[in-house]
Amino acid sequence: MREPAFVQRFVADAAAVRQELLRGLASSPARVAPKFFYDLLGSRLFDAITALDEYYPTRTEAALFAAHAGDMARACGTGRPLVDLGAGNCAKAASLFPALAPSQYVAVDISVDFLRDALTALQQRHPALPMLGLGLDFSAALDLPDAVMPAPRTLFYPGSSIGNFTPDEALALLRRMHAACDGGALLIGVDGVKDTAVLEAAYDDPLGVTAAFNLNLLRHVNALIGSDFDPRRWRHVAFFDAAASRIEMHLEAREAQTVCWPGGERRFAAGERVHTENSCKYLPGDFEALLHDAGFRRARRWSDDRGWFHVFAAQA
Ligand code: AVJ
Repeated sequence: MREPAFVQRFVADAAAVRQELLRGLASSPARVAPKFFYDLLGSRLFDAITALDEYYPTRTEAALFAAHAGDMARACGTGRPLVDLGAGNCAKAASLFPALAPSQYVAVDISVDFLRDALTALQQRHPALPMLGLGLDFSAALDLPDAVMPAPRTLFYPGSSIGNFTPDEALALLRRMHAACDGGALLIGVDGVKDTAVLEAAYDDPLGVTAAFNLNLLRHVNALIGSDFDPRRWRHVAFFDAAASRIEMHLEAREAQTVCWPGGERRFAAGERVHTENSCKYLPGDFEALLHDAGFRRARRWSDDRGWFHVFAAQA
């Protein structure tokens, strides 16, 4: 049985991770970046979110991939290395293998253990396709190993994960993606602005799966810095900020408390929040302008009938 090659870099830099978390916990308001949702359980909870009736992005995007795979492949080019950023369970990329006919598949994710399982299973289903797993925090650096991944490359960033970055941060990341494409193309999913009630239901579902996903971040932080956050003393908060055009997720202290870790502590008042996620929503024209500013050309767009979700392909 063929095993995918696996390279783990940067995610293991425990000192830098610790420093980043402590800085966020010391700031006012406190913040923890959304990449810290994704330990093994967090990645599983995210998969559960994608099965919720209220969480429309994954299935809306999947329908766009299914309906327009051929056009998307013509826009991106075929037979190139496919680099999947935040690959997770790798299902979205795999659905495009027949159309994109990649020369190799490179799956990048910060959630290393989840990625290893997903990629190993996928390799069994595609024994002839060379696969590489990269355990990597690409929000910090996106330097792709040249030797194993000849340019031009197709970069794949589905699911509207770009929404986790503010438009300024997104522009900086898109510029680095432009460089990493090295003459290839970008295929990217972007969630659209829509009715507030639809957006808020997608991020605060009645089963509490999104609440569990948000609260799980506290367990992950405890594991990373040895803190004693008690998830029972926090509540999930999600709302749409129309002015900033984003969903914000926070964890709100149910009561006053002091959280301790080796070498430090922080007092939280009742009702005080830790900001855990932005999920920016775009008008299609605004995102196309961002792609253009990042150096991409000839952007094409596919959207569902309701205009809820957009997939763009653009040349580097
Ligand atoms: C993986 C960043 C695209 O913003 O919709 C889902 C994460 N957060 N429910 C999103 C998420 C709460 C998701 N992304």
